[in-house]
Amino acid sequence: MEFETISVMGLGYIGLPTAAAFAARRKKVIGVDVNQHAVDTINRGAIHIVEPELDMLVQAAVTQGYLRATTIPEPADAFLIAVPTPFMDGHRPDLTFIEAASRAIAPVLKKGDLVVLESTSPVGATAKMAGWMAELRPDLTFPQQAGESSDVRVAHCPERVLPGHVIRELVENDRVIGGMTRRCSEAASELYKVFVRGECILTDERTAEMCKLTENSFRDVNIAFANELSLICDRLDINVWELIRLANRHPRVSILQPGPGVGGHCIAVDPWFIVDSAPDEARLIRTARTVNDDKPHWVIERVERAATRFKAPVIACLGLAFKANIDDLRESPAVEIARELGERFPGQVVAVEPNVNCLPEQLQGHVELGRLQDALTRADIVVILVDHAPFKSIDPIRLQAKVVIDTRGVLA
Ligand code: SAJ
Repeated sequence: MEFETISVMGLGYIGLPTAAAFAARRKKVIGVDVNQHAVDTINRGAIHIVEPELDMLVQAAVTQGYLRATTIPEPADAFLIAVPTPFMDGHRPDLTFIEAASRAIAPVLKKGDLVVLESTSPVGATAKMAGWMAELRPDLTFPQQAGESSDVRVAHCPERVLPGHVIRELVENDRVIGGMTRRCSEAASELYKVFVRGECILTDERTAEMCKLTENSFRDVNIAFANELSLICDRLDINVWELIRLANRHPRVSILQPGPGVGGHCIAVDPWFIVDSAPDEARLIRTARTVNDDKPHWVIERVERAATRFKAPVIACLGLAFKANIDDLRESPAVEIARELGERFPGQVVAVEPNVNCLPEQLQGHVELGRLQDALTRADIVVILVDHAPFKSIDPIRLQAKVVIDTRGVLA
């Protein structure tokens, strides 16, 4: 099977790098996004998100004519869907974006096309997607109707790249490829081999869906273990960082790091998709979510307790991003903590985030954005929320006579 033209639906943190990776292999790529601003930016050869090396790749792809963005789907040989899958109230998965994208490509599908769902999805989502397309195209057959002889092939191939390392991991990571039939898997594998140097491992679509959720739940449960240890150690007056370092000297122990909570759009979301599909069985996975979601409140309480020692303390929050050395503030526990503190201590909270120039809307009016040295000078209480590189080199003398709450073990 030859894939001449590839269409990527959703040009965000996953879709755009993937589109650029195909374009770098001289495939004709049509990127589709509902966001006109993103489409215009990409067509200028620029990018609307932050990811190292992506700007150069996109610029090269657009100027050489391999990548073009549009808001309206066009015919292609393969379609990749990389749209968000958030959750609704009650932590139920919201498949609205997948439904909209699959309905949007249905009219341009033709016999022999391949459709791959890349978005992290609850078990059963790929089959649902195939159902939505079949509904609009009774003239074509899909795997759920015609099995191996279907006109359109459908697969799930979850992305697994780490923000900040997307360009390298896209190429190097192994890919789990779950086709609705064997031929669907094989077609998808052929597509990814265009740029993937890792192994492409074939399975069915439900196992592939569960595999992605499992990877992120594994990490969430392990972070919850570290976070729970940090509460226990606080109660027992033991240094949790030293404790973890020592325990990790055991050849079969590898504990992750506690923090102010779990942020980002994946690890704090995906485990809920498992809980939603098997609520009675997924007890540990649910509890881990609760432990991690409770951690920001615990940090806030500690700051409040420390604040009772002062009349009107200045509180410096170091870091707002959801993890170290990135500029992504979305779903960040650090932002949640700074906002809550800003509301409780109006005019007294200064946030330091070296990777941004302005505060997110939810902090404006509650929190001031400051520079590191100035914030340290003014602060009575210093709360370290992100282990950004510049915070690791703070001179300990600058912290003398201040209350320091180090949620990341930067000073440990
Ligand atoms: N965190 C800790 N302690 C740790 C490790 C992480 O508190 O020891 C926190 C981070 O500070 C952050 C959150 O967890 O707030 C998530 O960060 P992360 O680096 O663990 O993961 P993400 O969300 O950037 O990317 C994850 C990755 N999944 C796994 O490592 C299993 C990535 O490979 C996935 O592709 C991505 O989710 C995704 O898109 O699903």
